Amino acid sequence: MKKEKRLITAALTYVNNIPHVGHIVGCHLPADIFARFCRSYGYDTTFVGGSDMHGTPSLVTAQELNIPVEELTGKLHEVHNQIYKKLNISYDIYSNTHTKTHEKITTDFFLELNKKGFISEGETEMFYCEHDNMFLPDRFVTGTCPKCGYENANGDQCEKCDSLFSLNELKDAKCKVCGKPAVLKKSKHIFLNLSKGTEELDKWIETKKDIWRPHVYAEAKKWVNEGLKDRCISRDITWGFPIPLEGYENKVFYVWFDAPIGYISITKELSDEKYKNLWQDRDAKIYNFVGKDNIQFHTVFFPTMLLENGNYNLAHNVVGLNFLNYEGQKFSKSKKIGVFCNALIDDNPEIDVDALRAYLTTIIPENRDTDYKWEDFKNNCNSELVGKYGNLFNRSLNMIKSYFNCKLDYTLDENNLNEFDQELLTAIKEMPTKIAESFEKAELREAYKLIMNYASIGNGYLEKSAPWKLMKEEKVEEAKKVLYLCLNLCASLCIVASPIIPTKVKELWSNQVGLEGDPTAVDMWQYASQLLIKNGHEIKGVQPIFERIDNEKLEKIKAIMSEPYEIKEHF
Ligand code: B3M
Ligand code: ZN
Repeated sequence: MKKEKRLITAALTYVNNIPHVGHIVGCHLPADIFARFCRSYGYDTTFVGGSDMHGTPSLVTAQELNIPVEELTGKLHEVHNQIYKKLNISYDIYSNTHTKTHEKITTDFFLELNKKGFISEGETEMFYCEHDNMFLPDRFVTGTCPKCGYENANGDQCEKCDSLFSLNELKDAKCKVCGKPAVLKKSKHIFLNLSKGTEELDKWIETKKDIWRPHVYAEAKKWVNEGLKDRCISRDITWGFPIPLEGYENKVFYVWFDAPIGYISITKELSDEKYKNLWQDRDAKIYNFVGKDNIQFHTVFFPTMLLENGNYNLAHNVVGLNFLNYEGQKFSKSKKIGVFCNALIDDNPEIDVDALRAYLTTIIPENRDTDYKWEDFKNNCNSELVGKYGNLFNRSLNMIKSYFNCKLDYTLDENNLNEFDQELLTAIKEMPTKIAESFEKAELREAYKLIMNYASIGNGYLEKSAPWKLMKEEKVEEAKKVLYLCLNLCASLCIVASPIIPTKVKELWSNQVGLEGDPTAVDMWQYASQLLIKNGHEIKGVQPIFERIDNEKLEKIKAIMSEPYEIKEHF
């Protein structure tokens, strides 16, 4: 067991909606694959996630549905939790940010910042709607972006040019609830002094130059170079944690202040020991997997909070993902454009979760935006999962069954190896290491490709060695050798593919190849380059592990997964 402690986090999802596959490939799945790899490789791994309960989007949705926001977020949190379970996202804990533990840690975190002089008070002009008689949170205000002129900018950010600005920079502000002009009105607020931490932050970012992906590093640098402005961290709304200062009775913390602290409190919910080991022992490594629009918060805003607070570890790597499109278009729930995850809740037999995970792995937007295409989903299943991976198991196991009645009485004779056998043995020795290197860099698409190549090496070996010919020529020992080596490769393939298709590899390992134990267990990776099959090994069975997808089946799956979740219908 390698002792390195690793904490893997996936961005905490807002619960004003149900995820589509864009959310899955944009953080939950890559984080899960990485966490599964880390466990398999023997790191002392903890994987946390949860729902981001606060913030205006949930409040807006609750108001629209006319239900308490606690009810909305509580129920949607459960639905999210269920969906990630169905997708086999192996969270050690999936909690949320509306817990007592989180409130306490957030409050203490803030008080520490205040004590250390990183909080200041000020009066800001906030948008106020005279008609609705309320201060308007960012998302309740729409107007023209001061940077690019986009007319539907929200409060303090523009989704078109990705810039953040102060509320008073927004032009032509209107109240989103009633459409009337919003006016600026004075309100007392607290600010986090980001500017005071800039130098230290920049030093930290520099240490990440070779660790973070170039686009993540570039984005962090861009923010620092533009100069960090102090940021208002209070809001005039009723949903969120109260601010522990006099005179702030009707205000709560800004959602992006408490949300990232959620990683800390969710770890603490798991155990005090993990909290201490992962957030306070300096040798723990933290990996944040986050979507494109969350990168700045994880490379600038939250790290500055942590540096100024001083009591917690900062991330080792921020794995920033990009966006997923759908058949060349943007996902849109209202236009029913996309692939929606609510279909998974009902355990629909048409949907093979591992086949879905495998395809999604091929389109993880690691370095650029990617595109979900149903045709590619089908092709990945048929030519990779069935044609390469499954085929190797199926052919090897079938021959062992029919030629040797499921039992291989064979011991490898190192002196009796031809060039092809040598090649295969070398592959078993070397490929798992190569694959591990890609997983280690969170280059998951590359890892998947290498796994499929690894299976292809096996298929090529079978072709070249042709055990069916050897049997005809009565070279029985030769045929056994070939199948023995192939079966070892199958065992190895179970372990190396376990981060991506965990259910299938368990099935293959136990019920087909016939090995003891669990290929997805902690510290299994070391066995991937060993010959695990013993003399006298008996296989358990043979069954196609992935099912081909024809057009009819594809249409069925597509129909099931194209229906978005209508929140209205569930409240
Ligand atoms: N809830 C944004 C999102 O769901 C935000 C992430 C918080 S991570 C601490 O995309
Ligand atoms: Zn209004």
